[in-house]
Amino acid sequence: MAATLITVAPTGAESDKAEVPALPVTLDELVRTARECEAAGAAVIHIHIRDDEARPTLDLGRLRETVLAVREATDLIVQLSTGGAVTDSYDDRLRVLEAGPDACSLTCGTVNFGADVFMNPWPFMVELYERTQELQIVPEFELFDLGHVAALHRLLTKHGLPYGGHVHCDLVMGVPGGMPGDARTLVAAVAALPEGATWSATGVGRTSLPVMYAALSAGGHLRVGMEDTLTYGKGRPVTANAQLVERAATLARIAQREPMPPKEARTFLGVKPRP
Ligand code: KMH
Ligand code: ZN
Repeated sequence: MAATLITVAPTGAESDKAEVPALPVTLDELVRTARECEAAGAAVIHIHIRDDEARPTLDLGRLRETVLAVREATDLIVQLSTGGAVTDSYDDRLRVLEAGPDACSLTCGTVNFGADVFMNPWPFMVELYERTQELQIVPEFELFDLGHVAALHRLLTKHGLPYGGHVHCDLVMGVPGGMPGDARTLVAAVAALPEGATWSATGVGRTSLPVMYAALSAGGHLRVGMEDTLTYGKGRPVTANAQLVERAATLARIAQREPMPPKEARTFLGVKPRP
């Protein structure tokens, strides 16, 4: 059995620092989190950043500084979010790539997102995809719904393979408005993926554990972190992202699928060598 790629998504754009004090929102907190999560078994970090008031931001200067600081402190693959917050403009989301990450998220369609709508219309997807190809950034295709799998097929058919030549997807399950986070939906989504694609899965909120077990048993990889899960167990708030990575690494080891080190993950994902 192959190793398990573990991605940590430590911050997200939705939670409020005042309500979730353990959320890493400053650069120092993020770098410390990145170090701890690497030590616990993560190979990729999916990053959203915050401003001085801990509000989500796509400020390019801050993003560049973040990419450099995380690279300096760890060997983690730096994946910037191009999803941002539901309020971010398409232009700001496209500009994220100019911060020079190794990888980025690329969501394959619009989805209801709680009471909001996460907008990813086809022309935006295409423009973002073409820019990743030009800038040699490896996209991770975020799939919130089965229709997004169909849109991914369309994107690959019309616009070719991603930079690095390998298609890697992340099933984001259990978002209110997206596909449910359960085993039968995971199996259906995996069956529909393009030939040769690899995938990880994350279950939002209380779907975190069912999705993690289902992903491991189906040969997939894992994404965990406080972007998706704030509760470790009933009545137990998550105290640090590394706690979630440690749990994922433990379950992966039990499944006889050791966490994949960052160097191996670079080859696996087709990420270019460190500048
Ligand atoms: N914050 C969500 C609206 C991504 O990072 O690409 C979108 C999101 C997906 O988190
Ligand atoms: Zn995200």
